[in-house]
Amino acid sequence: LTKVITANQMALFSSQPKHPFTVFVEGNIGSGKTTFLKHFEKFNDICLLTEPVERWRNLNGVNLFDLMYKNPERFAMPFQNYVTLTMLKLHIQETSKPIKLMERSMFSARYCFVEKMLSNGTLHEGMYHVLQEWYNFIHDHHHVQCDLIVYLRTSPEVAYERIKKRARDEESCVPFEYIKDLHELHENWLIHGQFFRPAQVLVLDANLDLENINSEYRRSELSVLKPIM
Ligand code: DCP
Repeated sequence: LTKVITANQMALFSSQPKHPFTVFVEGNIGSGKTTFLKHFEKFNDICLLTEPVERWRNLNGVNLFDLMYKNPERFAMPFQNYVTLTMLKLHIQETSKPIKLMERSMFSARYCFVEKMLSNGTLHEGMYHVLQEWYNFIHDHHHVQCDLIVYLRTSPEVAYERIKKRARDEESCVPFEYIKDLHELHENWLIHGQFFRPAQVLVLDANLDLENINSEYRRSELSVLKPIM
């Protein structure tokens, strides 16, 4: 049997493993990013990279994630600093798979969380500028591959209900206002283009419940699996 190789696949094989087709999954806290990633576990050609929350929870025995929520003035800065490092490691992680699917990115840290922390006063302007210098430095010196962004778009109400339901210890003190503001920041970035978007954005309706969201996930397969289709 002769296997027909498409132009897409040819381009991909010649660029492996340096530049796999890279997809960022973005969306508010509670939008269902983890469930979205799980949907793609069945495909062998995908390198799935989940967010390193466990590393934020245990940095040599220190739970930076918890400290960031409990004492934001003091710990938001080291937390976002560490998030950036752990995300950068994922961005530059090589894989022999043709597709890399990542939960979040350095970009949402920068354009959503760090912006929020500046505007609510948890990050001093000086701290904010140090982080910006890191982002600019990384941007100038590393190739951060991104070919598609999947935006799991929810209403802040739905995201907040899910967060309450899953009841992560660290997030018990997160108020609705925080989720609402993060929603606006995601919208400003991914829908209105107020901040730099490293690739095209595919918007999915992530308000749907588990029983009905499969059709949305399947709708995204064509775009996510494009290099191997
Ligand atoms: N977080 C943060 N700053 C970042 C990234 C994440 O403060 N740069 C926090 C927000 C949440 C937790 O980390 O408390 C994890 O948030 P995510 O939205 O990244 O992941 P979830 O597990 O909440 O995603 P989902 O519910 O969509 O699966």
